[in-house]
Amino acid sequence: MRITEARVVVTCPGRNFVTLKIVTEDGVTGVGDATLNGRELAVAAYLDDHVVPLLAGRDASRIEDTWQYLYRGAYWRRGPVTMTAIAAVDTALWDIKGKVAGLPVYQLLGGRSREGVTVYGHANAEDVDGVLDEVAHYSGLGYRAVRVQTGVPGLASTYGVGGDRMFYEPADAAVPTENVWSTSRYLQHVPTVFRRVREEFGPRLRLLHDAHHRLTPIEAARLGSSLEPYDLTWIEDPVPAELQSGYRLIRQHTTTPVAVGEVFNSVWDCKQLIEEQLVDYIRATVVHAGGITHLRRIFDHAALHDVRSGSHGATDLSPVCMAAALQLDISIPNFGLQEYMRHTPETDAVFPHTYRYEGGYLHPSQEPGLGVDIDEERAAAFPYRPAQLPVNRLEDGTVHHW
Ligand code: KDG
Ligand code: MG
Repeated sequence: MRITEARVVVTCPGRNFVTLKIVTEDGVTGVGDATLNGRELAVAAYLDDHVVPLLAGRDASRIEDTWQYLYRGAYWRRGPVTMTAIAAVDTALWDIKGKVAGLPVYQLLGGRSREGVTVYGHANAEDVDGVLDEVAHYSGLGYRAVRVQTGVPGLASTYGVGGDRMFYEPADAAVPTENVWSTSRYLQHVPTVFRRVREEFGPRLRLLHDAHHRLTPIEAARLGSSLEPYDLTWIEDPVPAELQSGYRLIRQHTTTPVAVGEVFNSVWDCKQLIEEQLVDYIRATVVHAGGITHLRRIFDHAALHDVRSGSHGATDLSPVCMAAALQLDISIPNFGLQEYMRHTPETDAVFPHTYRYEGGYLHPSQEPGLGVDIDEERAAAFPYRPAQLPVNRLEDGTVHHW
């Protein structure tokens, strides 16, 4: 079953998405997400210029061989652009394999390990009263887990607190907007938020928080210990992901669980964290970590060390990525949680899909393959619009992590 064509589609139904569509000689098609927020065109060019020309004539059934060919063969390994491009090819080939077999992809991965995929939503608001309303909203929708972010008193704007509650979108301008950051204000404020949330919602709702790489290890340790009374499921990305040994220090000071990995691209980025059990959840995702083939390798490695999955599922990961992530989530033994920031109706219309949400769970498609497609005609109505993620500065103007 030879590949005859591969097309890269860039579309902006509210936000930018890059999608690869592969077509075989029998007319079977497969889709893969290739979206890298704020750097979309770099992946589109990598695919168009360096990958698509290699695909025509290849056997679509050889997923592993194609992965190794694109990874080892290029000599230049890893990195977000390369691994996103490889992920798109890999995901599309799994989609094709499922369609040819007449099975949803999770059946090819070993079948179900659970009945549904537990998801968490994003409650965010400027202040504590606002965020309590948002948590109530998600709880009313049946969510069992909610990520809680608020503005910080004294700071004009903070990452993670968006204008639109359900469809929060951080990449909001062609030239990055700028936020101002103060770690001391933040560390004083966050425990007061979680105290109120626990008082209002009791002990059962699972609560999460994203620190977005903005702390040093000892600051993160302090945050973790100050949040222990509120029993968080995790603190996410407490320190910059490059600083792997920093996680050792956090571990020595707090029992609040830690999640990391949304910017990871390969097993090599998280090997030490997993093997030393420095984290509890790995949040790498299909689109940025080399596709279903490589993400399963990461999760298998994590399973050996009692580390669970917690996959990234923000709005900049398209429904194609979500459809693929759910196939893994339902099948792996060490599933933890899946992030679920809903897409807008415009995005859903461009990417028709049959995964569905019900009572706190997402359910993968039962259709052969991934159960998602791109409507190329609709996509063409939404041309690319430059948009970048914001930049964060300290109060004195120094550029800081975000
Ligand atoms: O593109 C970056 C976003 O996906 C990211 O900022 C969202 O931190 C995020 C999360 O946890 O979803
Ligand atoms: Mg995050």
